[in-house]
Amino acid sequence: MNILERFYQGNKIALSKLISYVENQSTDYRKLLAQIYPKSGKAYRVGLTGPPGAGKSTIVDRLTSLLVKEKRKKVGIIAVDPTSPFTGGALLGDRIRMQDLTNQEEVFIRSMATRGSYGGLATTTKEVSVVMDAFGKDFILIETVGVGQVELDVVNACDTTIVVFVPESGDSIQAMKAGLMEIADIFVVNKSDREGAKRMISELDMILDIRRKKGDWEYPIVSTEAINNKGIDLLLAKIFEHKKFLTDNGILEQHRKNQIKIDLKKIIELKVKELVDEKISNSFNVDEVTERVFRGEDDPYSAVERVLKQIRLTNSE
Ligand SMILES: Nc1nc2c(ncn2[C@@H]2O[C@H](COP(=O)(O)OP(=O)(O)OP(=O)(O)O)[C@@H](O)[C@H]2O)c(=O)[nH]1
Ligand SMILES: [Mg+2]
Repeated sequence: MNILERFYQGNKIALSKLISYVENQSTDYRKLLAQIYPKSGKAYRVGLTGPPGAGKSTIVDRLTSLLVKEKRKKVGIIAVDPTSPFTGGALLGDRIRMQDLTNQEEVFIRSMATRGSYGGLATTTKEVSVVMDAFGKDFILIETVGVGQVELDVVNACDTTIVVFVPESGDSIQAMKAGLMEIADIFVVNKSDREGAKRMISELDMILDIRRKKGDWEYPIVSTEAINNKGIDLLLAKIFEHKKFLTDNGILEQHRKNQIKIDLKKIIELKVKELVDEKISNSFNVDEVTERVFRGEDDPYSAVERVLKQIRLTNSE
C-alpha cells in the first residue's frame, strides 16, 4: 500500500511522513500536495501568538482537551519554535509540555523550527496545515511566538487569531508596537492568578473600545489561568462565536478565497523564480558580467535586460 492510501486511512505515521516531505521540500512534494489539496478546506485554523512564556502551549493543551473530549473534534497542533542558534533544532519545550496529548488518537502534534528563514516559514506552515486538514482534522491550532513578520504571516493564514498576554508590565505597549493588537480577534490575559491582571484587562479594554463598532465583532478579552484550567471553556466559546460570526457574514468564505489567491501567488512566484534561475544560469555568466561592469564596459541593468531578452522573458515594448 502506498503512503497516500495509508494517509487516507488515517495512519498517523503516513501523516507524519507527508509532513516531513513538505517541510523538507523533498522532490515531488508539490505533486503530493496537488493530490491532497482538494481534500483540504474543511479544517478551522486558530492561531495563538504572544510573548515567550505567556502560556500559549498550556492554553493549546487545555483547549485541545476540551475540543476532543467535549466537542468530539479531531485536532492538529503546529507549534512553531524559534530555532536556537546554538543547537539549530526546535526547542523541546512544546513537545514535552504537550506529551499527554500525543497519546490521544484524535490529536496530532507537530513542532516546527523557524530555521531563521523569513517567508519560507509561513509558506511551509501553511502547507503543513493543508496536509493536516486533508487528513481530516477539524481544528488546527498554530502556536507562534509573537515577535515579527513571520508570525504575522502565519496568523494571517488563520481563521481566528488569539493573542495571549500576561499581566507583566509593559506587555500591552510592546504588543501594540509589534502589531499584535491589529491581528487579534480574541485577546487572552493569561496567568490571571498573578497581580495586575485586572489592570491589564481594563487597559486592553480601553484600547479596544476605539476599534469596536456596533454590529461588528466584539473583540473579546478572556481572562484565563491556563495552568489551573480556568477560563478555557469561555475561550473556546468565544472561538466558536467568532467562527459563527465569520460564517454568518460570509467573511469565512471571502477569507478562504483570499487564502487561495495567496497560495496561487506564492506558487507562481516560486515556480517562476525556479524557471528563471534555471534558464539564466545557462545563459548568464555572472563572473564575466561582473568583470565587465567592474571595468566600466557594461552596466548591470542593460546586462540583465539582454539576458532576459535572450531567454525570451521580457515585457513586450
Ligand atoms: N502562574 C501561572 N503560570 C502559568 C499559567 N499558564 C501557564 N503557566 C506557566 O508558564 C510557563 C510557560 O508556559 P507555556 O505554556 O510553555 O508558555 P508558552 O507561551 O507556550 O511559552 P513559549 O512557547 O516558550 O513562548 C510554564 O511554566 C507554565 O506552567 C497560568 O495561568 N498561571
Ligand atoms: Mg510554547
